[in-house]
Amino acid sequence: MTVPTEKALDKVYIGASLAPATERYESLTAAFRDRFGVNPGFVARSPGRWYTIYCFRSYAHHFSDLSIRSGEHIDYCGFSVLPMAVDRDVLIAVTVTPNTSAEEPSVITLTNIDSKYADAVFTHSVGDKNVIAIDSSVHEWSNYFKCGYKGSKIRLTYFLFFFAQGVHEDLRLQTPAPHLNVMVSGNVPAGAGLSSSSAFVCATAVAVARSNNATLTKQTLTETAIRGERYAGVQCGGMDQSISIMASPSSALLIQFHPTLSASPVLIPPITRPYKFVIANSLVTSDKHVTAARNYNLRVLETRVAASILGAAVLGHDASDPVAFKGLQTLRDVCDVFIAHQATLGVADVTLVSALQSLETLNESVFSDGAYTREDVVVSLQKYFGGSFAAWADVDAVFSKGVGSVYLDGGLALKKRVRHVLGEAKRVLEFTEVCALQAPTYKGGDVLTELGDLMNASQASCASDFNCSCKELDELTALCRESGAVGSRLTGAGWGGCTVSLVPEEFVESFIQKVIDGYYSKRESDLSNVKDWIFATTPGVGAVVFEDF
Ligand code: NG1
Ligand code: MG
Repeated sequence: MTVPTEKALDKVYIGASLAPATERYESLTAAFRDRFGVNPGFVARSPGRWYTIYCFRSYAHHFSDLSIRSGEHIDYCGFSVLPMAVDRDVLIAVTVTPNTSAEEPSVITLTNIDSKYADAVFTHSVGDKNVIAIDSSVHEWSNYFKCGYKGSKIRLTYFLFFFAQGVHEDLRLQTPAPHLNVMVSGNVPAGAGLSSSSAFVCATAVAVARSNNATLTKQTLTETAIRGERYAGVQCGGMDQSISIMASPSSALLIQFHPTLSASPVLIPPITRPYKFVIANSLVTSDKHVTAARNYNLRVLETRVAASILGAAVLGHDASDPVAFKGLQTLRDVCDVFIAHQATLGVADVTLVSALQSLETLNESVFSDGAYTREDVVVSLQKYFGGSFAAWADVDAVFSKGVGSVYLDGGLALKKRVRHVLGEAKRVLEFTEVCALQAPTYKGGDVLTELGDLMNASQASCASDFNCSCKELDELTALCRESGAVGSRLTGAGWGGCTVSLVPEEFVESFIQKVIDGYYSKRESDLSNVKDWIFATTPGVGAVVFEDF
């Protein structure tokens, strides 16, 4: 796909003649015509994401441009990540009919090219922001469209408020919004850690903005999609939506969430050994939207509660100052508090890396090893707050606000979670150093091996401290290493889904065969879909709108 390079935070590309003449686009337009009697007015596309600790993009036989690596489960803790987009995506074909009556609701008809997804229709009326009900306890494909739509629509409400100040005018929906006929086609494997849900929500945000003739600014679309996906019941960070919208074919993006969303391309110097990234699906389906209360949202809660206690420990008796304490949401905030606190003690210029190291030490002494009950959390906080944290209700109000439902029966494993997050955030910084061939992280050896080691360290930490791996992912990553990968790890939230492995190019073919023999053929008798389970991939382009069919 040839799409002109756009600046990371600029506008989404709208192309009149760029729709690739592939079978997939052709079958989508044909199915759309069959169903609605006309060609789609446009097709919005947004890709899935995979993120490895580190990867490059190759041109011909030398390596010159990209580095991508990221931290797992640290985006919602406020730390930077560096993901890349897969070349699999969600396409949304749309026709737009103006709604000429302000009294009539706008009708959105959703269809899917895959008949296993039943049609769905929803409506919304001017000024009624709650009319799009999303029941996050019901797992329904159309929810993700509603999420993307509702994310945009809420903007409308804000827009009315901000209009006087001239902010956010670009995401205004028309009043009334147009009727839409929609057909979706996706080829990102669902529940596999490749962010099929985010690709869908992002493509929707783009489609809805385009249908309403809004300006397609990447940053506002990304924020819309992040907010929108949370309506599905997962307190996600923003990595998936950021990369899905903003990925550029000519550079990788370092995405920062702190203090505000920003993205910058990261280049790496030439290295000597060709390689490929190979995605391998464990075939264990892990859908965060179904299991959030026991895994993803629980991790968000654990890291936030831990941030409060660790932050209180850094602040010492200043913690009882509600202003100092209130700003503490994430472990990244704790780093800031630590750096500021050191400055008051006369220690200037504390770097993020050294703050992370100091907090790693503090973590080991502040928390005990076992699981924390609500009462244990209260007791820990009371040390810093005296009597003012007498009830779990206070803890709830301050720390779990917005996390959604979680099961607390197993307690909160605070020390291990913090250990993972701080270590993973540090690895992200170390990867940057390896990219820049910079000491002390880069030891001057084989870059691929150093990167592979970082991927393996990430997998180990996910498995032992964050407990987001599973026995199949452990087995598969070990097999991948035995089969020629220099590094292998889970990708995505975990608990199932895909792995990503860094494989020297000369081994790619034998690598794939060994993994098929050692994993897939032992589990499945029918291997006809094996190419969808294990494949080499290259970084793809982000959100685009194709027009003129
Ligand atoms: P996946 O599993 O790809 O949906 C999720 C979150 C990310 C991030 C990772 C863990 C969503 C939409 N995305 O990714 O924000 O926290 O887990 O690193 O929930
Ligand atoms: Mg997802």
